[in-house]
Amino acid sequence: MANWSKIESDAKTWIYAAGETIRQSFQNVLQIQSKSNPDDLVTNMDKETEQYLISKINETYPEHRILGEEGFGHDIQSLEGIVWIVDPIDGTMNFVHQQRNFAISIGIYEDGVGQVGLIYDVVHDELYHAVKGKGAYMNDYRLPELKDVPLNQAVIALNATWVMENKRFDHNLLVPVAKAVRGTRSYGSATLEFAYVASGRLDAYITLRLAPWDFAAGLILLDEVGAKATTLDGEKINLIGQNSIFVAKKGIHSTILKDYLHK
Ligand code: 2AM
Ligand code: CA
Ligand code: CA
Ligand code: CA
Repeated sequence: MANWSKIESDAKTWIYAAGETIRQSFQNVLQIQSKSNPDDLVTNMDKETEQYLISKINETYPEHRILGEEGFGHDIQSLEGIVWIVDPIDGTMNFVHQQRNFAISIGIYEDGVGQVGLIYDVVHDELYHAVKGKGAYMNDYRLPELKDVPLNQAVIALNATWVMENKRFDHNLLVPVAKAVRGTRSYGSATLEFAYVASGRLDAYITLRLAPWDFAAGLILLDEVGAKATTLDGEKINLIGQNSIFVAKKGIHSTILKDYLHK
């Protein structure tokens, strides 16, 4: 049996060290490139952080496999065995433009079951962490089980895609949701948006397309505080594919899904 508290402790050491390197890097000039489109950015720090984390994991746990956004890990086609899913910088655009609102995210799965989740808000020095069955924490503070609120008191995170026409989803469906809730927010870092739902700073988060490194850690945290997580169709999330994502307090999830998205 894997020693999850040892694995979590190692992962924390490495994520803090990576965060410190990123904070130090603010004084240096960044090398910025575009990936799938001109607004999809990657920097030398995304690559260096992923390479650092992967070298530590490989050195300490050579039998584990790694899926990393920037491609320095393994070619992962299944979640068999122990797999680390790493987003070295989530919210690269925020990192480049704002030097805040970005995070390092690590989710560790065994045979497809989430065991350890870490999301490190580097600038605020806030580490959201969870080991399956042992509760979720923000630094040393245990995050309480989520309590539902009525929709008219909910603050929910949405991206700008909800005001644009798109092929995946009838964006008009979200207009009544935006009217019904108390407020909407958009932070530009999916992992922080998961962490904010887990810590009750947000009541829901809706987004059209995320990859495994965007949600791997967040789903583990949310499970520990009793949140509900599905696709926007109310279906099970495919852990190694791209998905639309809808995470929320249970009551809010069911109200939005049934009354507004008609699922
Ligand atoms: P990233 O910064 O790690 O790329 C806001 O854009 C959120 O969506 C971020 O968490 C970002 O993660 C994620 N995202 C997923 N796919 C993206 C893409 N193709 N372009 C930009 N952001 C993407
Ligand atoms: Ca990216
Ligand atoms: Ca990401
Ligand atoms: Ca990233």
